[in-house]
Amino acid sequence: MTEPSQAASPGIRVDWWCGRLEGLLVRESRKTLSHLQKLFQYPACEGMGPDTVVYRVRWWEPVPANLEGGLFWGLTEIESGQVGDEYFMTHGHFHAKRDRAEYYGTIQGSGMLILMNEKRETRLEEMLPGSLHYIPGGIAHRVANTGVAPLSFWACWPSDAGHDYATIDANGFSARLKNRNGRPTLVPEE
Ligand code: S6P
Ligand code: ZN
Repeated sequence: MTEPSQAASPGIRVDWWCGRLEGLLVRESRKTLSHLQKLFQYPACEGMGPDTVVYRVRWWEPVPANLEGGLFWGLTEIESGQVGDEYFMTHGHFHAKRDRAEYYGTIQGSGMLILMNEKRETRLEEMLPGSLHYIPGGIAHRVANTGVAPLSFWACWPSDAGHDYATIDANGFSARLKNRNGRPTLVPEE
């Protein structure tokens, strides 16, 4: 009988309490107000500089991007804050390969997953610790932190999904999530 082969360990670790991803192969990006300003309706940010971090993503690509059949894993942490009456949020994207789906799972904090189909119909799913979200293919997805603490969630998506940010840059979502009298409210664009 042959011994089972010992695959080389990539040494990636997840702290399942806070979701933090560690390891030499973990990549990181940060989005600041200067990166995101055009996404907000009233982009003036009183008391917040352009370098204010809105969110960070740490992720692991165990196979090359665009390879069919693989999976990526990531953690997004969105700070608590607002630009005007809109909550701090991710850029939002469709997958470049439209039929590619994704899972999100909330770890800490509270917020809203904003989902828009290609007919530009927008709906919300509430994100709370433990909530699990299946994002089907063809659905643009963005997360807003509606709480007073950072919101963190893990994501798992196909390695060949890619990201189409340009469609969101050009047309936005069909509705904005706003703080109306302390309540997150989806307000259709006029
Ligand atoms: C990737 C997945 C997440 C986001 C992250 C930041 O498909 O949906 O890892 O990349 O939450 O959002 P965005 O819109 O800036 O990529
Ligand atoms: Zn995605």
